[in-house]
Amino acid sequence: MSNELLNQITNSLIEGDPDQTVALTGQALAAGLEPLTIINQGLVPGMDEVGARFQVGEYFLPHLIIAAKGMEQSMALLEPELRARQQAVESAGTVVIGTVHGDIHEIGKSLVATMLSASGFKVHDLGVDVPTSTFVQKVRETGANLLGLSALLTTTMTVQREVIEALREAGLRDQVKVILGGAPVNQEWSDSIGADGYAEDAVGAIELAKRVLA
Ligand code: B1M
Repeated sequence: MSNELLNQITNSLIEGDPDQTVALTGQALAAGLEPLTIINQGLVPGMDEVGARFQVGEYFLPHLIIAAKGMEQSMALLEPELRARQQAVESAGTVVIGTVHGDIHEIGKSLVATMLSASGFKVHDLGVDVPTSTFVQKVRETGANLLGLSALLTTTMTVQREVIEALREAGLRDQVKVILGGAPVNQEWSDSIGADGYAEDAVGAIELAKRVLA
């Protein structure tokens, strides 16, 4: 029953029916499925398949936009549930997070921001297409001890390196740990640009955040 619901969620994204995606997400919550299960086993496989079809030219930009709408609206249902389930830890740290300049992919970054917030971090989410100078300015202004940089495109992951260099030039690199994420990013890239770590998904990002600040 629960597997069937998760498959239906995946298929509704692939078929481009956002209203159905949201309705099924509501049903899955009502059936007692964990929000992270719904995300990781229902929504994300759907987005991955839409992305794969786009890559081979079977789907086009409107397909991506419609799927993103279904995922975003479902996330709006799931975020309060995610927060409610996490045990708040007092002052785990102050985080500035955003998707780098030139990149408007929002969903994964926002999921990481929600999970960090639910885990007791004070989160300043700067959104998407964030200029490098804005990251530097916000780190200075908030005294953040963690900076999260999301990049979903091979063409924008290089901006993560620019932000780290800009922090160094501003004399802020020692005050803030920098963590990275996004589909094209990996540990090797993180090491090569002098970041403090990389996480594959939102759960990994919370573990990483706690580890680098420990
Ligand atoms: Co775009 N897109 N897209 N897209 N899109 C990808 C990324 C792509 C892989 C699709 C494909 O071709 N297979 C491809 C990139 C190819 C590449 O560079 N190698 C691509 C492309 C090419 C493009 C455009 C260039 C298309 C065009 O215009 N011709 C364009 C770029 C626009 C721009 O940014 N300048 C574009 C646009 C869009 C939409 C706007 C239509 C839409 C985004 C809408 C939105 O976010 N509001 C969109 C979408 C939806 C996707 C796919 C299908 C799904 C992304 C997503 O939301 N996944 C994507 C294919 C894919 O990823 N399978 C694709 C679900 C989300 C939960 O996962 O974002 O990976 P994800 O986040 C994960 C992890 O990565 C990690 O944790 C998250 C949760 O588990 N993570 C972090 C993310 N950030 C982290 C930060 C951390 C730690 C972990 O610490 C700080």
